[in-house]
Amino acid sequence: MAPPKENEVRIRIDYATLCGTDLQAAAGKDNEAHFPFVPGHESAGTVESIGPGVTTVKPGDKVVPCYQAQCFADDLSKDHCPRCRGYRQGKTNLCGKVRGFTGAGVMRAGGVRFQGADGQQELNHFMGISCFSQYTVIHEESAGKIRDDAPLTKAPLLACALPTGYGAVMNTAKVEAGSSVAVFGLGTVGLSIIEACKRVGATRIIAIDNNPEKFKRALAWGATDTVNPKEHDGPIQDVIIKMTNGGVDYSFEATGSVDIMRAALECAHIGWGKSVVVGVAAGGAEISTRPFQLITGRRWLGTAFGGWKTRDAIPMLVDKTMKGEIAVDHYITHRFDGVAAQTDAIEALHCGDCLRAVVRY
Ligand code: AHE
Ligand code: ZN
Repeated sequence: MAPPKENEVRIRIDYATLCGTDLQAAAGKDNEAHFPFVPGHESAGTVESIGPGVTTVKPGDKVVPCYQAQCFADDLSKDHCPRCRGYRQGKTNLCGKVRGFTGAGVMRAGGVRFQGADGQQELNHFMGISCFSQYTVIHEESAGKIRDDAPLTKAPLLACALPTGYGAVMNTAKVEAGSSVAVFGLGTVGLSIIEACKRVGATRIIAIDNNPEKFKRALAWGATDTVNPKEHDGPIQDVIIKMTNGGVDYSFEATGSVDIMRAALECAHIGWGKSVVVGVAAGGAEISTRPFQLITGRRWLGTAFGGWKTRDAIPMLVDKTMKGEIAVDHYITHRFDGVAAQTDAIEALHCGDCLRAVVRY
């Protein structure tokens, strides 16, 4: 692991969790995974050293590396990229400042900082994070400083899945009290959507998955109904429309399947139903529906990191976790020790009953 260059931060990873996107990338289904690369984007760690020009973190600071970078106040007066205007105006959380580099698996200051154990082969970065490593180097824009007394065992859960689910409900869809909701896919993201919908007062929350073993958790998290598509002959959207007398106010897709994205859109109520794509589809996949579905007032939305600006939101979410306003413990189903145990976490996630496995590095 090379030292940090200009505006880079080297971090000792203390705890990491595994997200399905890492597995998808490792399986070659993410166009921005450039082999050979170091995966991992949910973690918490400690700043080990900083490169020239870094001002917002110092050695010893606790950080959550953020796969979605966030530029600085000073940047907002300049146009670094085509996204700046929308970013300044609060129209998006998608900062473009280093996005081209993180998508290419390299650092802005040039090249990569990882080298394989043979000392020869260079390894690419992934999502600007690459936390499945005892040390990583990230851009300063990706270093989310959190309070010194933050529980690093829990903080990795705030790096991707949970804020994505909460934000999809609160920022993207803006679900109101009394709404009806359908949630497709009952992994960590789907459950966090259910939890947020319950919190904002949705009165009907339909949890959909073709693995009925997932229903117990969904009900415990706040679902009011469960549906297994395998138990129905026709399209699942028709089943939901029938159950809700015309469709749901809001639907969320948290599987990454484009067929389910379509079903989620089509079970949203004519005239006003909103459907949010949250799951990440395989690279190259495309969605389709009849344009009539949109002409007649359904709205198809998507969310990245739940619409939150990461370096602002993660410390705020850490505070809420520490005050007990957000619970993360019930998502931690497995714990492992040592960086080598990352492979056990992969196995655990594959076996089905795992939500998040926290690996202590
Ligand atoms: N690289 C892929 C797209 C991957 C993607 O959509 N990633 C999500 C986060 S996955 C979290 O587990 C995301 O937020 N994307 C926004 C961004 O800027 O990356 C591809 O298709 O090329
Ligand atoms: Zn993720």
